[in-house]
Amino acid sequence: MARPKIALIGGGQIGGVLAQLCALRELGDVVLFDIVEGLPQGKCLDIAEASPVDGFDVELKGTNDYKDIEGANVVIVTAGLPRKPGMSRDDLIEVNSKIMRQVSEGIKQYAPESFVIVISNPLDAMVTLCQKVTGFPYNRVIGQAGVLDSARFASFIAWELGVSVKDVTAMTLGGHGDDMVPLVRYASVNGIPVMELLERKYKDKAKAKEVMEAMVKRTRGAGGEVVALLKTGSAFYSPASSAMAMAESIIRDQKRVLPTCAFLQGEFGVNGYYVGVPCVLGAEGIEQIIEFELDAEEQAMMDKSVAAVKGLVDSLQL
Ligand code: A3D
Repeated sequence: MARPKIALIGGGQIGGVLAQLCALRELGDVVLFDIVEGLPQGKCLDIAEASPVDGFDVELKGTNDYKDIEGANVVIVTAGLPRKPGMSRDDLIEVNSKIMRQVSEGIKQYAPESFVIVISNPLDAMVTLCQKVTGFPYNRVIGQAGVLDSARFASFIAWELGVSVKDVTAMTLGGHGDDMVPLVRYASVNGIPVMELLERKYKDKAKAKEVMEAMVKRTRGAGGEVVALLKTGSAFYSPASSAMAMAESIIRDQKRVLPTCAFLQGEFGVNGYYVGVPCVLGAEGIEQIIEFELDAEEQAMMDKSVAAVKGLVDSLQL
């Protein structure tokens, strides 16, 4: 049986790490596309030459020709500019929407049966645009943001409590912007509410609340924290790992429940917009959108985040 084929559109920082992760995990053969000549070819050659050391049997091809993505099962899009210090993700909309239109045309023509995972920012708007241009069904065009935002939230909780990240469950909902919604009430360590553990640690409810609020704030600003340190671009290791979890769940039909930027049709009170919510990802792409009760405070935060997404998406004039 042929190996799955994964096309990576954008061979920059995230694209390069994605190619290496696909190879190390033997998820499938990789085609890395970029408009810069030599860049994807050089990265693929470099990764492939590590295969005897790491022991992976996949093919890697760098290209500047969309034809090479023909037959891809999964396409991951990172083409576009990243943020620089002082920029918001929304500042990228004009330049990245031009790139996203070109990329989506290429995917539509050469990989019409593929599942597409968009990472380019501003994420919620770029996924919307990709779906509109390709015309692919909603279950096949999704965005990565929530896996990363949730992983950041979980990391901060694990570090604060001195427990393994493996035992922390934490999730964010909403758009991939400063108004994202880290769900405090559902954050747990092996099912034990994080707030209860913080209250026991500090023996003071107010202090526990303050510590949690600081972690929520850090989660919302976590992308900017990395940008401020790197100065020349944005996070790339963790976004690549996050998209890999989504691609793997689809390719291996794992049916993982992952926060996914998905097109909502009434769920969580949202109609006709792409927003981050938990989804079952399997062989059919989005197989279920998992809905659950939000309390009044959570719903208000969700509404605020969705309003920000709407403002940006509506400015695209699709
Ligand atoms: P970078 O290293 O600049 O790579 C982007 C690549 O896109 C470059 O190699 C460009 O040559 C290439 N490119 C530009 N125009 C085109 C085109 N028309 N067709 C194909 N390729 C093109 O950036 P990066 O890899 O660090 O980030 C990529 C994108 O992901 C940016 O928009 C970031 O803002 C975004 N990002 C999203 C997250 C999320 O969690 C959603 C996290 C981090 C970064």
